[in-house]
Amino acid sequence: MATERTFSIIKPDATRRNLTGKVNAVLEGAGLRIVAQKRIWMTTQQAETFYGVHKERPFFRDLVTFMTSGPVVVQVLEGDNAVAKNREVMGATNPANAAEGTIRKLFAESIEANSVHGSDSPENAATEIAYFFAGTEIVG
Ligand code: IDP
Ligand code: MG
Repeated sequence: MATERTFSIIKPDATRRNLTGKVNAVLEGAGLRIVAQKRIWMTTQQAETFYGVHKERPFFRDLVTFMTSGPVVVQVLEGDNAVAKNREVMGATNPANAAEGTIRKLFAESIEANSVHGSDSPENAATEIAYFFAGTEIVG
């Protein structure tokens, strides 16, 4: 299996409830290594650009407001099939549909405040990692 990197965000609902360590424990328990991590407060422009693919969706404005409502932890995760593995351990977008043991089942508050982001393809992972991290900040 190929070692891969993916991009992850611990969202404001989770940092507000002091769940960074608990989320990281689930990620690490799934075999993902946190090879870069920093706590930031996203600007509106950063959130709009990051979620630009959703700009025509009805929830876009609320999503940008939510993602800029408090600090987030941006991360690079590394492991075998890291993109798919992280999507699996995150659980479904809507926590009501998330499988037992997943981060969203364990911690999410709502379909919007769902505790984590994870890249949905290796191509998007590379773009998202480069948006938030310099190569020198990632130590595998
Ligand atoms: P994902 O995070 O599981 O990949 P996306 O469809 O890419 O889900 O949506 C991005 C984010 O937008 C979600 O994680 C969630 O925070 C928010 N979102 C998605 N669908 C809805 C919705 O129907 N209402 C409110 N917020 C939503
Ligand atoms: Mg998505």
